[in-house]
Amino acid sequence: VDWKRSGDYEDIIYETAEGMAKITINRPERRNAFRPTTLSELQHAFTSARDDGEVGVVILTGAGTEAFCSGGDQKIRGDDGYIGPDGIGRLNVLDLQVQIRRLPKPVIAMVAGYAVGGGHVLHVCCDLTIAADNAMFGQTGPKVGSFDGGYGAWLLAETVGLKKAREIWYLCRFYNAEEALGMGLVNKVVPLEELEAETVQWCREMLDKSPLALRMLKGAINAVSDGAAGMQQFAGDATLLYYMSEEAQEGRDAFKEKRRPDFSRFPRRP
Ligand code: 2NE
Repeated sequence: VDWKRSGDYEDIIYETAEGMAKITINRPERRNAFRPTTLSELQHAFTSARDDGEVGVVILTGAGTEAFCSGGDQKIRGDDGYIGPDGIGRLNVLDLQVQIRRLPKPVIAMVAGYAVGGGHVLHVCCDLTIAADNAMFGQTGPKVGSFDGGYGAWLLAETVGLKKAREIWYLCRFYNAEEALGMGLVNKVVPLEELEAETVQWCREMLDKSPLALRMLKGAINAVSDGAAGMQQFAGDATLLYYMSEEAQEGRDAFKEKRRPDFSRFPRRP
């Protein structure tokens, strides 16, 4: 794939090619741990991918082969969150999680090495996960004085079942790629050297499909677990589809032309 790099980022890399966007957390010296700057850059990149009409699917990954992401950078963790250049403590990974869920295009986690702590939660929030055979998964919060009781807890439970989710959080063990596959935590395991080719193949298969159908399916699947916020997103998709109809356009046109709308030609469907 001939990836084209764009954006001026410090902690991440943003690339696009052939309908795909690839977002790489680029702090390999800290096992791709995130700090506030990483997260605001990730949010910017995900917005770019969302707004780009050429992009149909997004890959989230980590630089190198040692880690996808090791969660919050513990070395810059203050007493009330992770401290960025403004000196304020933040937990802005939660905003990124919501953004991945709301993004109306499939997001696929491409995992080599460790996906642990808040990095594990990020792959859980992605629609699909392709793992290299060296991947390791787990939560560490209760060891390092942290926890994620949001998507990190109940979306994980929805993915692997309640008992397994409790085990993952209460014991803080790590699980290899085959174990992760066995518990439905990842979609496929491949040799490390085939990781990107396999992920790209999955992207290409999705890019062959109807973008609106994938958008509605993502919204529908998430609506069940996202409650009112999920329904709000799904309702927005319904409005989008309605706006694209002649029936809705008649209402708009009538207003602009200062006449009564004529909806008589539109059927009252059963
Ligand atoms: C990831 C893991 C298992 C890798 O182990 P290993 O043996 O392959 O590497 P090593 O030597 O531990 O790490 C390499 C370098 O990366 C740094 C290390 O400190 C080390 O650098 P030096 O100290 O030698 O200079 N590094 C790795 N992970 C880091 C991190 N998260 N923050 C800062 N530096 C990190 C092993 O490194 C590990 O267990 N890492 C910690 C995983 C962890 O506990 N993450 C935080 C969980 S809490 C969280 O993410 C969170 C949340 O729960 C709720 C909201 C938001 C965030």
